[in-house]
Amino acid sequence: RNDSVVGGKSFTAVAINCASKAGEWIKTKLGNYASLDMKYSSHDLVTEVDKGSEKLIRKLILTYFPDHSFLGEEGVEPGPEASAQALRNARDAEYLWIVDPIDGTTNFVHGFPYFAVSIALAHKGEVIVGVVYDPSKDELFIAEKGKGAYVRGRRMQVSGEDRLSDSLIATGFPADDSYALPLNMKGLAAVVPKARNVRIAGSAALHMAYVAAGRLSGFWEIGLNCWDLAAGALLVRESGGQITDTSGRPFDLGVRNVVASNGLIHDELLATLKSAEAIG
Ligand code: 2AM
Ligand code: CA
Ligand code: CA
Ligand code: CA
Repeated sequence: RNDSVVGGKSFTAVAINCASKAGEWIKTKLGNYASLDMKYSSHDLVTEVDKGSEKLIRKLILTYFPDHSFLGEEGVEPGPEASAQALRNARDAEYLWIVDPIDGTTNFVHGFPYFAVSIALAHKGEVIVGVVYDPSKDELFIAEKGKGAYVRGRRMQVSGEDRLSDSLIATGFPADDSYALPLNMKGLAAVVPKARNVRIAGSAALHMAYVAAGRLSGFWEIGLNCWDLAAGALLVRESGGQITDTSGRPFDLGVRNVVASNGLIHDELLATLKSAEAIG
């Protein structure tokens, strides 16, 4: 095995190695893969590249840490019940790797260059390492609990905007979700007129990395899963931001309706969503 990149068994080094290896491989498959499946509908896609990326990451992690647990999106049946059950089964593990092998599959399928590999390590339910890799821009976002967060080797800090009216905000649409869709529409209708503007770029993990990097001041989305959020949550927190559910409760692995921000606009964003009855 290739130790030149890893250089030891550090959790973070392994997470970085996995994310960059998977990301580089995914990039070679852009516009060049054989099969496209629909999990539920034409809104919910999976490719052989999602599965291949997860397999590569899983194999590498378990080679280094055979006694660790692993939870990846493609190892779980689609739908919220199966996701919740998979998390219940896994969350008490001492060390649990939580992996989204491609966050933003729809973008990947269409060649829209905004997708990422997301890898987190939780210790007894608390995220201690988070890595998000954007192969299109070759940008690696890294956070270690208590040690800050970095992009391209530079320390990240959330933005300084303290009003929604000065803030660029992002959200997302799991478009086939009959529960989330009307809530997202109400939230969007309420936030667009109050914020500077709203972006819907298609990767929750990258949106959160962008909040951490100060490129966005806030992000919210209804109906996500722990593999979308775990790494990004640590990036946001270690960059000085705030991350809660849509009711304002602090983030944990069970949160599905999420609000992440620079902290300064958090209450205003929460209140705007609440007033629109868009919090789930
Ligand atoms: P994915 O690309 O890994 O599936 C976009 O709004 C975000 O929603 C992405 O992070 C995307 O992750 C996720 N997503 C897409 N379809 C979804 C679904 N059916 N249920 C829950 N999340 C979904
Ligand atoms: Ca998916
Ligand atoms: Ca995802
Ligand atoms: Ca995915």
